[in-house]
Amino acid sequence: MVNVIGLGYIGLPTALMLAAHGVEVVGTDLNEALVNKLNAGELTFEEKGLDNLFKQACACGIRFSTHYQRSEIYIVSVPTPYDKYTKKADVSFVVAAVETLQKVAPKDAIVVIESTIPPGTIDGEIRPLLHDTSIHLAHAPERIIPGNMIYELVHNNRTIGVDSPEQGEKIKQLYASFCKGDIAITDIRSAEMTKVVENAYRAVNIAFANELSRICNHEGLDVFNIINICNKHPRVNILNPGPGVGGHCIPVDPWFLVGLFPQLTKVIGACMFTNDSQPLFVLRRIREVMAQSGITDSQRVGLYGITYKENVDDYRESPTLQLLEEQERHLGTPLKCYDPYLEHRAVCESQVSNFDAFLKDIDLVVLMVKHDHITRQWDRLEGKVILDCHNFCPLSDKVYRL
Ligand code: SAJ
Repeated sequence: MVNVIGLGYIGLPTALMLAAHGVEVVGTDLNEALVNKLNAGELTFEEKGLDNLFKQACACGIRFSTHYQRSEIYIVSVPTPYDKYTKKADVSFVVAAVETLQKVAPKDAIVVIESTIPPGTIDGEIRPLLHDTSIHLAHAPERIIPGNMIYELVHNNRTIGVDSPEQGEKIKQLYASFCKGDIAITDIRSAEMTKVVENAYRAVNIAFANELSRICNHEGLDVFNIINICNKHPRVNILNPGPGVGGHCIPVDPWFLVGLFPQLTKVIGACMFTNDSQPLFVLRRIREVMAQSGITDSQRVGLYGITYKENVDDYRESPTLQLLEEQERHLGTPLKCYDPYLEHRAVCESQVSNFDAFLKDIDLVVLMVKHDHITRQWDRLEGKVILDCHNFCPLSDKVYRL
């Protein structure tokens, strides 16, 4: 049996996937309301294909509980929040999960930690907690991307960090029940390092694109045109600039490296500062566009999109929320904002809950997120001034880019 601890964005799809592939699974979460919801047949967040997988897993007998189970294998996928100011990861939920599961785990149980943790956490903070040294620790960092999680769970390659090849093979067999990608086995410290390195790689490359957006803006050039031309070079592949970097991974994990090795992470640190200050750059662009189009009242400006990226309902560390925070720090009136994925959930004070109310009484629409929702009804924006942070708006009149 596998007991998946933590039924959030990673734990729930993983538990469902295992169950749908014939593994006996109990999903455990301390949040009673969440467990009750799942037991009542309701999902707790939106994700393409999750609904179907949920039905399959229920048909295969998955159970949900607030109690830790006696089980041969545990998969720990609890959050590792981080402190915005110190940039340090809080691994207390992982620590608590391992301490609790030890009370019920049989001898020789395997504990696979999927939560993202700073390099060195397992040896430094988890291993010393073990009362029973027959427990085997492993680290299998997740790589799935919100918006395409179910496909990626099946098709991505994976890494499993273990103390011995035998444990590696056992865990590999479990993941191979649903994963068609290559499964690499390595040691635990290397597995921990790969996860943060992968997200740091992406953060650095997005920062490069964001920096280009500022240089091009300074020079009156179109950054998207420049990148498009440069990417025709066979060895150049620049990512997309945007209004900032959100989510719980790319704006967070690279800081763990900076925190651990401040003297050795000059590039990564600078890139993180660049990405973190991109919403402030957008705020400056808003002011420029207002001045250029004769808009004097910021109450006539609206931010379209609050989630951290397109077509998901996850708004953790979202650029729109970062921008609103910056604006508040500069004592501005909060800009009106709207997100089709958050119509039933208010996440900030200036949010309106429907598109019509959003469009009413605004002259400038800032496209913060490229949701499909807007691409189906560009005509609704005709006549408005638009600041397009993603270069995806096909209208030609009164459209400004980053
Ligand atoms: N973004 C840009 N420009 C780009 C690409 C992304 O500004 O060219 C922005 C997005 O708009 C978003 C943020 O970056 O605000 C992050 O989005 P993302 O789609 O790049 O990544 P996440 O955070 O959804 O998922 C990442 C993935 N990591 C990598 O691609 C290396 C995913 O595979 C990980 O599983 C996930 O982090 C995680 O949980 O660590």
